[in-house]
Amino acid sequence: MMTYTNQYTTVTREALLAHVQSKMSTKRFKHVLGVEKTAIALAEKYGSSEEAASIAALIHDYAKELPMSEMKSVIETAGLNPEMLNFGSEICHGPVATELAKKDFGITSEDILNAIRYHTVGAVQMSLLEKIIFVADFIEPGRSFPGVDTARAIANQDLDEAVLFEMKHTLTYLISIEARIYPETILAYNAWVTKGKKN
Ligand code: DGI
Ligand code: FE
Ligand code: FE
Repeated sequence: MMTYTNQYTTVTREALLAHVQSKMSTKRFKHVLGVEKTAIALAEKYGSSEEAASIAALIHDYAKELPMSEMKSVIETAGLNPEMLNFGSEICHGPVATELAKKDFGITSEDILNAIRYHTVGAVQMSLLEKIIFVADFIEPGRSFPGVDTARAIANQDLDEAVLFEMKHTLTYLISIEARIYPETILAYNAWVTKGKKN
């Protein structure tokens, strides 16, 4: 287990773990630890900060179980796009966790904050850390949907291809269940399906 250098957060890793665990079910906490492990491995493989990957992974779903009323208040206070409220907790929990990461853990690294913010939808332009958290969330060891082994194999070869695979997979799934697509999801997909590796 890693000891933080305090470069990115005002809290110790131990305190961060305790805070995160207190906000979610045992099952989700296990998922978070799986994302952390995967994100650290991807950071090592692709040459990104393992400490930043650990911190972003541990915080990425910090707001997932917050009541919508509390999410709404965070979104309003921070002046985030209120449109996301029409898409429920799935779309709100990343941006809300970003605000809580600043407030509760003193995170100022824009890269870590963006990795948390965009972990569900992705973005048109993504940094290495953003890609790592986006993909780690999808392929962590606890995930078991059809296609996850393909996603793991791709992530081991080419991180950009893994991002595109995940965007295609998620969009296909959302359409199959007739879910409404958040506009940013379509913008991200359009950019990645045409530019792919150029991101
Ligand atoms: O929080 P996790 O479950 O670990 O994973 P996540 O943050 O990637 O959330 C995934 C969920 O978000 C998944 O059920 C699909 C959903 N989602 C992603 N993009 C959209 C979306 N849901 C809707 N309605 N519209 C979207 O554009
Ligand atoms: Fe999430
Ligand atoms: Fe997650």
